[in-house]
Amino acid sequence: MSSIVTLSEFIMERQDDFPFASGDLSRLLTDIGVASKIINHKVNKAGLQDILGAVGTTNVQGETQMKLDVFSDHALLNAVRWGGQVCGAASEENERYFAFDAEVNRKAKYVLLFDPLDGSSNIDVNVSIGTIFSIFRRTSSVGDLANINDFLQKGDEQVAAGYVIYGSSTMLVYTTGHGVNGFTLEPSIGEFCLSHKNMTIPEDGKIYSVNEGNLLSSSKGVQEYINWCKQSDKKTNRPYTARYIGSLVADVHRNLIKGGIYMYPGTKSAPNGKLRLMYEANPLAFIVEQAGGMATDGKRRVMEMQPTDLHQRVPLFIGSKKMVEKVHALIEELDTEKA
Ligand code: AHM
Ligand code: MG
Repeated sequence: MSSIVTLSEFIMERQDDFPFASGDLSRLLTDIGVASKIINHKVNKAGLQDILGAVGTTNVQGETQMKLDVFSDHALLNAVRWGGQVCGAASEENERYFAFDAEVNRKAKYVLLFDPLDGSSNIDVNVSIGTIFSIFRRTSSVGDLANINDFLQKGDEQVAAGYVIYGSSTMLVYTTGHGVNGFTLEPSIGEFCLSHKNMTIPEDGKIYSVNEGNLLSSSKGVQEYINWCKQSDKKTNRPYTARYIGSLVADVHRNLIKGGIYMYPGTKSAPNGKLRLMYEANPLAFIVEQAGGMATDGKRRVMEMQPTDLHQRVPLFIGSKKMVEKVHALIEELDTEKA
């Protein structure tokens, strides 16, 4: 029987990837793993307890917050704040970032950005949801309070990123820029165990994931790509298969394993689409690029973008390299106002 490698053991082993590592990043990743187990516990009981439904407040984007969103936000904030490895944190659920003023936090090297519960509109119908996180090294001086510039860094500056999918099993997938590894939660021992070593995304695929309800208000290039996916052609394995869960983590996770493309393009009424650069696009882009895929806004790499706002949105085309390249070619050819 092969021996089990737990998330904490793996994180400690991989610390050697970083010369002169002090162990802070390892502890931070471990804290996030613990928080995600707490969230998982609550998500699994969602149907049994009176925790479903809206809490009655709206978040900064004007969307209704679910009780589990708020719970997950607090679970992650508490885990990393008291763990003492971050000087600040920002999440999709809070308008402003938090700068933690305890001495241990002021001395910390990292900031964390996260979407505590992505796809939360799916909770009531028992569909997979997820947590997404992104870690940067602070740019302000150690000892100071965190400031906005610590957060507004390009995705290329990420030190680590990951997601947790609360699906038929719960998985945590993360990268520190040395490949992508996935861990499945073994409920009987309460540990994430290494199950998907060195994950790579197929160079090409036949799954496309997009909200086709927005088709008519998408650009010509995007419309043409979707039509192309549906046409028959033996040589290129078409027609492709349409799969859209409407839960970003679940859609990207499936495509990462099977090969495919997820798209949330801009539309006439929302030229930057729906997804957030800092909490959704950057961390998933880091993972997918590390796995050998691509993540762009239809033109440029997501991780090259200089953010100007914590909550800014960005069109997203992410997945197998050849599929992203194909949609790019059509956008380039057909869209006068390039996406
Ligand atoms: P959320 O962060 O408010 O949950 O929104 C993000 C979600 C993604 O998980 C999903 O891919 C997308 O919104 C679905 O949007 P739509 O319903 O417009 O297709
Ligand atoms: Mg989200």
